[in-house]
Amino acid sequence: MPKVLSQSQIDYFHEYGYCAPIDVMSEEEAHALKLRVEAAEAAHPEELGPTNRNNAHLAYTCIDEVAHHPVIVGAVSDLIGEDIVLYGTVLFFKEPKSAGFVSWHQDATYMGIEPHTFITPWLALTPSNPELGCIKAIPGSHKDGIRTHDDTFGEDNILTRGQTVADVNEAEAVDLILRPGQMSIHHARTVHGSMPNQGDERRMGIALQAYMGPDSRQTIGEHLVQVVQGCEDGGDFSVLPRPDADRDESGLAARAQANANWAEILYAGASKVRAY
Ligand SMILES: O=C(O)CCC(=O)C(=O)O
Repeated sequence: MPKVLSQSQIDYFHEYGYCAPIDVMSEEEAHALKLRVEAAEAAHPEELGPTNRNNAHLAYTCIDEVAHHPVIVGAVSDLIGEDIVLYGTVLFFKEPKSAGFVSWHQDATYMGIEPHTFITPWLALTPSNPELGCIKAIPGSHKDGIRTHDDTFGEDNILTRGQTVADVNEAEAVDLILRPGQMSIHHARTVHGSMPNQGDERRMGIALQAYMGPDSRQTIGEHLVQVVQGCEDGGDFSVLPRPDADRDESGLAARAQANANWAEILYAGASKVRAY
């Protein structure tokens, strides 16, 4: 019996490689969360600015609560089963009228995780629509295996390498439009990207990238994860703690360790390394 998703949402995800919108919390709750995230950004800009937005869930309770939110975890278990670990998180924030974009890519390409059965929920803290540069996905693209990606290192490209699938038929793309408090979920191999924010407000989303089963393994670096649910029998991973308080010592150390590990994995074989 599914916990959060309807059977038609589950079937849609398997057929098209994404599902949206999914209600997680009310707009009021999402707004309160946005204010907490923005207060943390204002207090620690060097730790949450554009070049340091990975794995904040390990050190900031407002992001940790999202990573372990019962509705998000329930929807994830409807898709991948009861035993769940979380690999990492990314804050995807776009400022009003800014050039930052995300090129067409498949998450599984550089993450080093096998098998490619992991999934990424993306929770909107603000509206996310075409004007503000919402995620766009190519339906059914998760079924075709990994496509060739070129590393562009484009200045305004938010991705580490500016990795880009070249021959995407953009006419097929679907906008994943969300109100604050809703999420989308996409498959590890779904081709997706997003355009610049042309609007007058920030577009803020938290990507839980990604939830996976304990049978997953890291083929490039160390497999560091948080246990979200189940997994008593362990797996091929080292477990990172949840923070007890904002920026507690063990949380900051866990985040530094996870970020260093990600840099090693995401830039493996790259011709350049950026600051994130
Ligand atoms: O936030 C965006 O615009 C893109 C997000 C993304 O690529 C992802 O969550 O995998």
